[in-house]
Amino acid sequence: MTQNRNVHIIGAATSFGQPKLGVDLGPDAIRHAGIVKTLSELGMSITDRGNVSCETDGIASQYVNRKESNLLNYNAVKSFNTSLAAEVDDAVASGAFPLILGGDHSLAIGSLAGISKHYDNLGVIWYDAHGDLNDSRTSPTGNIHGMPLGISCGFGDQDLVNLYNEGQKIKPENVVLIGVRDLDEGEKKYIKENGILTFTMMDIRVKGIKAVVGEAISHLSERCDGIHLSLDVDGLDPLETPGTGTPVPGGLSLSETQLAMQVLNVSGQITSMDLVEVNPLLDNKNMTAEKAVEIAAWLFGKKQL
Ligand code: HAR
Ligand code: MN
Ligand code: MN
Ligand code: MN
Repeated sequence: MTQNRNVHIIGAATSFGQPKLGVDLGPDAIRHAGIVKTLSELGMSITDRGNVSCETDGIASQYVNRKESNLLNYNAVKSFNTSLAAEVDDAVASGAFPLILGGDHSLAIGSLAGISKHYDNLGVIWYDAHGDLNDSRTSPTGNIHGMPLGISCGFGDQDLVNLYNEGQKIKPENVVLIGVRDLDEGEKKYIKENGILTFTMMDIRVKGIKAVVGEAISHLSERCDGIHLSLDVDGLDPLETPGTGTPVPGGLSLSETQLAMQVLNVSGQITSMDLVEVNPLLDNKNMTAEKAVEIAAWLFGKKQL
Protein backbone atom coordinates (compact mmCIF):
# COMPACT_ATOMS: atom_id res chain seq x y z
CA MET A 1 0.00 0.00 0.00
CA THR A 2 1.23 3.52 -0.64
CA GLN A 3 -0.01 6.44 1.36
CA ASN A 4 -2.95 8.43 -0.01
CA ARG A 5 -1.63 11.76 -1.38
CA ASN A 6 -5.03 13.46 -1.36
CA VAL A 7 -5.11 15.07 2.09
CA HIS A 8 -8.04 16.89 3.68
CA ILE A 9 -7.11 19.09 6.62
CA ILE A 10 -9.87 19.42 9.22
CA GLY A 11 -9.50 21.91 12.06
CA ALA A 12 -10.88 20.61 15.36
CA ALA A 13 -10.73 23.82 17.38
CA THR A 14 -12.00 22.40 20.63
CA SER A 15 -10.86 22.97 24.20
CA PHE A 16 -13.88 21.37 25.91
CA GLY A 17 -11.99 18.20 26.90
CA GLN A 18 -9.69 19.99 29.34
CA PRO A 19 -9.55 23.20 31.41
CA LYS A 20 -6.70 25.29 29.89
CA LEU A 21 -7.32 28.22 27.59
CA GLY A 22 -5.82 28.23 24.12
CA VAL A 23 -5.77 24.66 22.83
CA ASP A 24 -8.68 25.59 20.54
CA LEU A 25 -6.16 27.89 18.79
CA GLY A 26 -4.02 24.85 17.93
CA PRO A 27 -5.34 24.27 14.40
CA ASP A 28 -4.68 27.89 13.40
CA ALA A 29 -1.22 27.82 15.00
CA ILE A 30 -0.39 24.73 12.91
CA ARG A 31 -1.68 26.48 9.79
CA HIS A 32 0.42 29.53 10.70
CA ALA A 33 3.45 27.24 10.94
CA GLY A 34 2.90 26.29 7.29
CA ILE A 35 1.19 22.90 7.19
CA VAL A 36 -0.44 23.49 3.78
CA LYS A 37 2.70 24.78 2.06
CA THR A 38 4.94 22.13 3.61
CA LEU A 39 2.76 19.19 2.60
CA SER A 40 2.06 20.68 -0.83
CA GLU A 41 5.80 20.91 -1.49
CA LEU A 42 6.03 17.19 -0.73
CA GLY A 43 3.63 16.54 -3.60
CA MET A 44 0.44 16.16 -1.59
CA SER A 45 -2.79 17.55 -2.91
CA ILE A 46 -4.14 19.55 0.04
CA THR A 47 -7.66 20.73 0.74
CA ASP A 48 -8.12 22.75 3.93
CA ARG A 49 -11.73 22.25 4.98
CA GLY A 50 -11.39 24.92 7.69
CA ASN A 51 -12.46 24.53 11.29
CA VAL A 52 -15.49 22.47 12.21
CA SER A 53 -18.24 24.65 13.52
CA CYS A 54 -20.73 23.40 16.02
CA GLU A 55 -23.67 24.44 18.10
CA THR A 56 -22.78 24.21 21.75
CA ASP A 57 -25.65 26.44 22.86
CA GLY A 58 -23.49 28.58 25.10
CA ILE A 59 -21.99 25.63 26.93
CA ALA A 60 -18.47 26.98 26.61
CA SER A 61 -18.29 27.82 30.29
CA GLN A 62 -16.08 25.25 31.93
CA TYR A 63 -17.07 22.74 34.57
CA VAL A 64 -20.77 23.24 34.54
CA ASN A 65 -22.24 20.25 32.80
CA ARG A 66 -22.97 16.99 34.54
CA LYS A 67 -20.14 17.64 36.96
CA GLU A 68 -21.75 15.12 39.24
CA SER A 69 -20.93 12.44 36.65
CA ASN A 70 -17.26 13.48 36.38
CA LEU A 71 -17.59 14.20 32.65
CA LEU A 72 -16.77 17.89 32.37
CA ASN A 73 -18.29 19.91 29.51
CA TYR A 74 -20.16 16.74 28.56
CA ASN A 75 -22.74 18.37 26.28
CA ALA A 76 -20.22 20.52 24.50
CA VAL A 77 -17.89 17.55 23.91
CA LYS A 78 -20.76 15.48 22.56
CA SER A 79 -22.05 18.21 20.28
CA PHE A 80 -18.62 19.14 18.95
CA ASN A 81 -17.68 15.54 18.23
CA THR A 82 -20.93 14.83 16.43
CA SER A 83 -20.14 17.68 14.01
CA LEU A 84 -16.52 16.58 13.67
CA ALA A 85 -17.49 12.97 12.94
CA ALA A 86 -19.71 14.08 10.06
CA GLU A 87 -16.94 16.21 8.56
CA VAL A 88 -14.36 13.42 8.86
CA ASP A 89 -16.81 10.85 7.46
CA ASP A 90 -17.35 13.10 4.44
CA ALA A 91 -13.59 13.49 3.89
CA VAL A 92 -13.02 9.71 3.98
CA ALA A 93 -16.04 9.09 1.75
CA SER A 94 -14.51 11.45 -0.84
CA GLY A 95 -11.40 9.26 -0.93
CA ALA A 96 -9.16 11.61 1.05
CA PHE A 97 -6.69 11.06 3.88
CA PRO A 98 -8.16 13.07 6.78
CA LEU A 99 -5.60 15.05 8.78
CA ILE A 100 -7.36 16.36 11.88
CA LEU A 101 -5.65 19.25 13.67
CA GLY A 102 -6.39 19.85 17.36
CA GLY A 103 -7.53 20.92 19.67
CA ASP A 104 -7.65 18.76 22.76
CA HIS A 105 -7.59 14.98 22.41
CA SER A 106 -11.31 14.56 23.13
CA LEU A 107 -11.62 15.25 19.38
CA ALA A 108 -10.54 11.65 18.72
CA ILE A 109 -14.03 10.55 19.81
CA GLY A 110 -15.37 12.27 16.71
CA SER A 111 -12.52 11.54 14.34
CA LEU A 112 -12.62 7.81 15.12
CA ALA A 113 -16.41 7.76 14.86
CA GLY A 114 -16.23 9.25 11.36
CA ILE A 115 -13.29 7.18 10.14
CA SER A 116 -14.17 3.76 11.62
CA LYS A 117 -17.42 3.68 9.61
CA HIS A 118 -15.30 3.03 6.54
CA TYR A 119 -13.32 0.09 7.95
CA ASP A 120 -14.16 -3.32 9.39
CA ASN A 121 -11.05 -3.42 11.55
CA LEU A 122 -9.49 -0.02 11.97
CA GLY A 123 -6.14 -0.09 13.77
CA VAL A 124 -4.98 2.79 15.96
CA ILE A 125 -1.50 3.89 16.95
CA TRP A 126 -1.82 6.17 19.99
CA TYR A 127 1.42 8.20 20.26
CA ASP A 128 1.04 9.93 23.62
CA ALA A 129 2.44 10.30 27.14
CA HIS A 130 -1.03 9.22 28.32
CA GLY A 131 -3.30 6.26 27.66
CA ASP A 132 -6.50 8.32 27.38
CA LEU A 133 -8.31 5.19 28.57
CA ASN A 134 -10.19 6.62 31.54
CA ASP A 135 -13.91 6.70 32.07
CA SER A 136 -15.93 8.83 34.48
CA ARG A 137 -15.23 6.39 37.32
CA THR A 138 -11.47 6.04 36.85
CA SER A 139 -10.64 9.61 35.77
CA PRO A 140 -8.90 11.66 38.47
CA THR A 141 -9.90 14.90 36.75
CA GLY A 142 -13.16 14.48 34.84
CA ASN A 143 -11.40 15.92 31.77
CA ILE A 144 -12.70 14.06 28.74
CA HIS A 145 -9.39 14.41 26.84
CA GLY A 146 -8.19 11.66 29.19
CA MET A 147 -10.93 9.30 27.91
CA PRO A 148 -11.25 9.24 24.08
CA LEU A 149 -9.44 5.97 23.44
CA GLY A 150 -11.47 4.17 26.12
CA ILE A 151 -14.70 5.61 24.70
CA SER A 152 -13.74 4.56 21.16
CA CYS A 153 -13.13 1.03 22.47
CA GLY A 154 -16.67 0.98 23.91
CA PHE A 155 -15.73 1.75 27.50
CA GLY A 156 -17.53 4.41 29.55
CA ASP A 157 -20.49 6.72 28.94
CA GLN A 158 -22.73 4.94 26.46
CA ASP A 159 -23.95 8.12 24.73
CA LEU A 160 -20.34 8.97 23.92
CA VAL A 161 -19.61 5.36 22.94
CA ASN A 162 -22.58 5.40 20.54
CA LEU A 163 -21.83 8.87 19.18
CA TYR A 164 -22.47 9.21 15.42
CA ASN A 165 -22.94 5.47 14.93
CA GLU A 166 -23.82 2.66 17.28
CA GLY A 167 -21.29 0.74 19.26
CA GLN A 168 -17.58 0.26 19.72
CA LYS A 169 -15.49 1.99 17.04
CA ILE A 170 -12.16 0.26 17.73
CA LYS A 171 -11.31 -3.17 19.12
CA PRO A 172 -8.76 -3.00 21.94
CA GLU A 173 -6.66 -5.66 20.18
CA ASN A 174 -6.33 -3.22 17.26
CA VAL A 175 -4.74 -0.53 19.46
CA VAL A 176 -1.04 0.11 20.07
CA LEU A 177 0.15 2.66 22.65
CA ILE A 178 3.55 4.29 22.07
CA GLY A 179 5.36 6.63 24.47
CA VAL A 180 3.18 6.23 27.55
CA ARG A 181 4.65 7.29 30.88
CA ASP A 182 1.72 8.70 32.85
CA LEU A 183 -1.06 6.14 33.35
CA ASP A 184 -3.77 6.21 36.00
CA GLU A 185 -4.53 3.03 37.95
CA GLY A 186 -7.77 2.36 36.08
CA GLU A 187 -5.95 2.72 32.76
CA LYS A 188 -3.28 0.20 33.78
CA LYS A 189 -6.02 -2.24 34.68
CA TYR A 190 -7.82 -1.66 31.37
CA ILE A 191 -4.60 -2.22 29.40
CA LYS A 192 -3.90 -5.50 31.21
CA GLU A 193 -7.45 -6.82 31.05
CA ASN A 194 -7.76 -6.08 27.35
CA GLY A 195 -4.22 -7.04 26.35
CA ILE A 196 -3.50 -3.71 24.64
CA LEU A 197 -0.08 -3.75 23.01
CA THR A 198 1.77 -1.04 24.94
CA PHE A 199 5.24 0.41 24.49
CA THR A 200 6.15 2.57 27.47
CA MET A 201 9.06 5.00 27.37
CA MET A 202 11.11 2.34 29.12
CA ASP A 203 10.30 -0.19 26.37
CA ILE A 204 11.39 2.42 23.82
CA ARG A 205 14.65 3.04 25.69
CA VAL A 206 15.36 -0.70 25.66
CA LYS A 207 14.25 -1.61 22.10
CA GLY A 208 14.63 1.64 20.19
CA ILE A 209 11.83 3.52 18.47
CA LYS A 210 12.47 1.95 15.04
CA ALA A 211 11.91 -1.57 16.36
CA VAL A 212 8.88 -0.47 18.39
CA VAL A 213 7.14 1.15 15.43
CA GLY A 214 8.02 -1.87 13.30
CA GLU A 215 6.35 -4.17 15.86
CA ALA A 216 3.32 -1.90 16.00
CA ILE A 217 2.93 -2.02 12.23
CA SER A 218 3.34 -5.77 11.99
CA HIS A 219 0.87 -6.33 14.84
CA LEU A 220 -1.74 -4.11 13.16
CA SER A 221 -1.21 -4.82 9.48
CA GLU A 222 -1.99 -8.51 9.84
CA ARG A 223 -5.41 -7.81 11.35
CA CYS A 224 -6.47 -4.30 10.20
CA ASP A 225 -7.79 -2.78 6.97
CA GLY A 226 -6.54 0.72 7.83
CA ILE A 227 -4.40 2.35 10.51
CA HIS A 228 -5.17 5.66 12.18
CA LEU A 229 -2.30 7.55 13.84
CA SER A 230 -3.45 9.67 16.80
CA LEU A 231 -0.44 11.79 17.73
CA ASP A 232 -0.58 13.87 20.90
CA VAL A 233 2.35 16.31 20.94
CA ASP A 234 2.81 15.56 24.65
CA GLY A 235 4.17 12.17 23.51
CA LEU A 236 7.32 14.14 22.78
CA ASP A 237 9.46 15.52 25.58
CA PRO A 238 8.32 18.95 26.82
CA LEU A 239 11.74 20.32 25.86
CA GLU A 240 10.69 19.72 22.24
CA THR A 241 6.99 20.57 22.50
CA PRO A 242 6.39 22.89 25.46
CA GLY A 243 3.13 24.28 24.07
CA THR A 244 0.79 21.65 25.45
CA GLY A 245 -1.50 21.43 28.46
CA THR A 246 -0.26 18.31 30.27
CA PRO A 247 3.49 17.99 29.66
CA VAL A 248 5.26 14.94 31.11
CA PRO A 249 9.08 14.80 31.30
CA GLY A 250 11.02 11.89 29.86
CA GLY A 251 9.35 11.76 26.46
CA LEU A 252 10.34 11.02 22.89
CA SER A 253 12.83 13.28 21.20
CA LEU A 254 12.13 15.02 17.93
CA SER A 255 14.59 12.79 16.10
CA GLU A 256 13.01 9.62 17.53
CA THR A 257 9.68 10.96 16.33
CA GLN A 258 11.18 11.68 12.93
CA LEU A 259 12.35 8.07 12.71
CA ALA A 260 8.95 6.81 13.85
CA MET A 261 7.20 8.83 11.14
CA GLN A 262 9.67 7.67 8.49
CA VAL A 263 9.02 4.02 9.40
CA LEU A 264 5.29 4.67 9.14
CA ASN A 265 5.73 6.44 5.80
CA VAL A 266 7.73 3.55 4.37
CA SER A 267 5.08 1.09 5.57
CA GLY A 268 2.46 2.92 3.50
CA GLN A 269 -0.13 1.74 6.04
CA ILE A 270 -1.34 4.97 7.66
CA THR A 271 -4.77 6.01 6.39
CA SER A 272 -5.66 8.94 8.70
CA MET A 273 -4.13 11.09 11.42
CA ASP A 274 -4.96 13.31 14.41
CA LEU A 275 -2.31 15.89 15.38
CA VAL A 276 -3.46 17.19 18.75
CA GLU A 277 -2.95 19.12 21.99
CA VAL A 278 -1.02 22.04 20.46
CA ASN A 279 -1.68 25.05 22.71
CA PRO A 280 -0.08 28.25 21.36
CA LEU A 281 -0.88 30.18 24.56
CA LEU A 282 1.46 27.86 26.49
CA ASP A 283 4.08 27.81 23.73
CA ASN A 284 7.36 29.53 23.02
CA LYS A 285 7.19 31.39 19.67
CA ASN A 286 4.92 28.76 18.09
CA MET A 287 7.69 26.13 18.24
CA THR A 288 5.27 23.34 19.12
CA ALA A 289 3.12 24.01 16.06
CA GLU A 290 6.30 24.15 13.97
CA LYS A 291 7.31 20.72 15.32
CA ALA A 292 3.82 19.45 14.54
CA VAL A 293 4.30 20.50 10.91
CA GLU A 294 7.70 18.77 10.82
CA ILE A 295 6.19 15.58 12.22
CA ALA A 296 3.45 15.58 9.57
CA ALA A 297 6.04 16.27 6.88
CA TRP A 298 8.02 13.14 7.80
CA LEU A 299 4.86 11.05 7.83
CA PHE A 300 4.12 12.33 4.32
CA GLY A 301 7.56 11.46 3.02
CA LYS A 302 9.94 14.32 3.75
CA LYS A 303 13.54 13.17 3.34
CA GLN A 304 16.68 14.56 4.95
CA LEU A 305 18.59 14.28 1.68
N1 HAR B 1 -4.83 10.79 32.76
C1 HAR B 1 -5.12 12.13 33.11
C2 HAR B 1 -6.60 12.43 33.12
O1 HAR B 1 -7.39 11.57 32.82
C3 HAR B 1 -4.42 13.07 32.21
C4 HAR B 1 -4.91 13.12 30.81
C5 HAR B 1 -4.05 14.03 30.11
N2 HAR B 1 -4.11 14.58 28.98
C6 HAR B 1 -3.92 14.48 27.72
N3 HAR B 1 -4.26 13.36 27.14
N4 HAR B 1 -3.30 15.32 27.11
O2 HAR B 1 -3.35 12.63 26.47
O3 HAR B 1 -7.02 13.51 33.40
MN1 MN C 1 -3.82 12.41 24.51
MN1 MN D 1 -16.25 -0.14 11.37
MN1 MN E 1 -1.33 13.22 26.32
